[in-house]
Amino acid sequence: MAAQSSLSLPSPPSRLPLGDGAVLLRGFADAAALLPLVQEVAAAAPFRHLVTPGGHTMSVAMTNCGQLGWVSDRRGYRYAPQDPETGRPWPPMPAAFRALAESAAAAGGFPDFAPDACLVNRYQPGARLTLHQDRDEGDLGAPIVSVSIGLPAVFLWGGLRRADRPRRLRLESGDVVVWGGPSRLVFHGVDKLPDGDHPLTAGYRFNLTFRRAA
Ligand code: MD3
Ligand code: FE
Repeated sequence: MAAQSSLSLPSPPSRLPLGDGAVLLRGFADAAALLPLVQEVAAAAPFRHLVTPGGHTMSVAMTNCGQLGWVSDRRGYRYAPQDPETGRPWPPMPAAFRALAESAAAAGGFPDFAPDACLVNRYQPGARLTLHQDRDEGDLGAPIVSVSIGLPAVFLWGGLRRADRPRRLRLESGDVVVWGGPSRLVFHGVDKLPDGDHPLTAGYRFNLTFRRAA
């Protein structure tokens, strides 16, 4: 019998129902194939630390691709067709991104999902996302599809009220989560990213979220 550590072994794809309208597709995405596309997007629309309406600079760096991109500044949160940093449209959503988002959504029970926005988050150690709802999208009937790349993170998954105690879920490279139906408006966040060294992304975690923003 070969000795085998249970730590960090890649697991075969699996489907884990999380709640009403929410499913975790472990290992659904080919993270190594996606990373160069993330770098291409970032070459056209560089990662930046947005400022919240309250004046705090976010620890997570962000960029977007697709017809619309999520932005924040002192005036508020919104989706915009142009990158405010460059004045140009956001880079197009790579075909492989769209295909992945649509097939994951279909696997989660949303066969008609047609994302028009992809927010790309970049975490470095210490970066976190405090509990929030995503409600700036025009179509709250559409799900959000999230894809994790690189260092693992602890995802905080709360309820429909901010005060609901969140569950903790470790998201690893290649994991995809589909959040729709009654789970679409749950409060959620990401714990402070611990230090780490990932074979694909070294000291970073990336997360793609596909949305129907219009
Ligand atoms: C559940 N991103 O960008 S992805 C975000 O890992 C965001 O970067 C996190 O929350 C990240 O807004 C979490 C999982 C996720 C994304 C959106 C959701 C879960 C969600 C919207 C509604 C419910
Ligand atoms: Fe969110």
